[in-house]
Amino acid sequence: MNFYVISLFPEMIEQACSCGVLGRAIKHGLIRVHCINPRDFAQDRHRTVDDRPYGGGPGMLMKWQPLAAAIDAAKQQASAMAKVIYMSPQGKLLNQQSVRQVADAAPDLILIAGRYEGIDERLVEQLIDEEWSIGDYVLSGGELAAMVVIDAVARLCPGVLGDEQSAQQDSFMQGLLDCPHYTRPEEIHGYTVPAVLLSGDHKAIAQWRLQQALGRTWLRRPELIEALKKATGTAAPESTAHNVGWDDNKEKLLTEFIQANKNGSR
Ligand code: 4HQ
Repeated sequence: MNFYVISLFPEMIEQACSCGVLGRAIKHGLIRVHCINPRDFAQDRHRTVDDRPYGGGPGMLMKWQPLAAAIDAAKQQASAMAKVIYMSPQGKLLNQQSVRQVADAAPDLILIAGRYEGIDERLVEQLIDEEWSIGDYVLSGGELAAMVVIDAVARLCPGVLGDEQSAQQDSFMQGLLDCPHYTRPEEIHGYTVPAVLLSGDHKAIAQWRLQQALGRTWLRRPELIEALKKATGTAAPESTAHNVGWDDNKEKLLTEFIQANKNGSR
């Protein structure tokens, strides 16, 4: 899968792509990330990439010509089915489900990382397929948002994660928050590790982890539990068909958790 990032700060993308899981995936040729800088397409002496908004007011916009030329260049290089995505707070909120959808379809992605106050609306209408947001807050540029998309999608691409850290075990792949984790030492300032994790009983451990995940999701993100109950019986994508939705075991584990927490926190 190819990612093309349109950005005035390609160093941000290149740096972030050189580390960890992503760096390894690129080194092994499992994904490719290409940066295209609108400044390289500017035509004046000063290589101008910003312009003033009609109607006045503070702030600048991305200059139309260099940005449009950069998007055209990306479209030339990418596959004909490539999707052009503009990162902006006005876009559709990204979640693990939409990340999974693009990772499964695996089209080339052309990600527009804007700067300043944004881009001309006619560009959105004429050149952009979808507008995506990574959350309800304002960034100073779209680069970090584009990186969030690349990171989240890439780790679902075949071969990027080893069996050890398989994405299937990720909390959100089951529509739940993660369970608590513990490592050495067995006691920290008087606080011990839950006994079941030391028991060696793998079935009991899996049930405890699922119960913790359900309980924490119920406490912190009750709307995710409701979504999971609704998802039961609906056709899920092949890769996620198991474990998603609601069943008697989950109902029993959550009821047990709620009982045990009656006099505790909520
Ligand atoms: N910006 N999710 C403004 C974001 C953003 C977000 C990117 C700031 C675009 C022009 N992008 N620029 N939130 O805040 O994606």
